[in-house]
Amino acid sequence: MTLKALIFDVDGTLADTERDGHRLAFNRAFAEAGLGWEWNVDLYGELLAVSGGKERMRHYVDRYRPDYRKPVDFDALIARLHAAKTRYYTDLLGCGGIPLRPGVRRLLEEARRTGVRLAIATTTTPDNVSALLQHAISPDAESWFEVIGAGDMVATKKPAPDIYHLVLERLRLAPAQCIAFEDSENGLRSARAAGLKTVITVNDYTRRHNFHDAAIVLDHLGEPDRAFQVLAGPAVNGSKILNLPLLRQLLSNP
Ligand code: XBP
Ligand code: MG
Repeated sequence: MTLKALIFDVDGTLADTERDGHRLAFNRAFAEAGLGWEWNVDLYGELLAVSGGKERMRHYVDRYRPDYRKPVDFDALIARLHAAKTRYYTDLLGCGGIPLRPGVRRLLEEARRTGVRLAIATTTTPDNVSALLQHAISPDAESWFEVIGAGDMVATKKPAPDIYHLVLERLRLAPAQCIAFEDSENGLRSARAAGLKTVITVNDYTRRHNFHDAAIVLDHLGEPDRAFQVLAGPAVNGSKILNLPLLRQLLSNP
């Protein structure tokens, strides 16, 4: 099967956005609302088990704040907190605070040069995707991606496959023609449930997740002067970077 498209997760995959991005923005929104909630680095790692900011806040209240009495308009509070959090997060990206992970730009540019299509399948809010693409890649980077599937475009977030189904449908491609890029177990489960071979690049929050079902697990995508490490997967015959020839090989593996 010919490789036609690369489908990227955003948070943790294109850039390390969680610990020093989303987490700080949640905390600012909580402080602004006078809630006295504070998500430290370790707690946030636990909360990442739930995808989606609104879903994560609800989970936090249910699981960690038995003392908190929900107001009658709790849904509206969650929506307000999430809007404030999105504002803080996009402002932070606007300051150029979060760079791309190694090898991401290189691989995106290789795909663009050779006519391999690009898409995004993420749980985060569309505004956050736009801000990251503009500030970490280039002002026109949204146009690099033919389909951007994000946030509430689907009813059920990762690990459900819905967002990948939506992206594949809009690309008009079969899963066997594409490769997904993820950093987390929820992301891998989502992509695999949609039938996609998946490359994992781990980060500090995800390196101990279960990735047995991945096509390959790497520390990052690699640069010519900074080789990747294969954490699990097939032999790569001395390859130092994940490029299209290696991706084609992974796609053709049984
Ligand atoms: C990313 C997420 C998102 C962000 C927050 O998961 O879980 O919820 O943490 O984004 P993935 P929002 O990388 O698997 O898509 O607050 O905009 O929901
Ligand atoms: Mg992710």
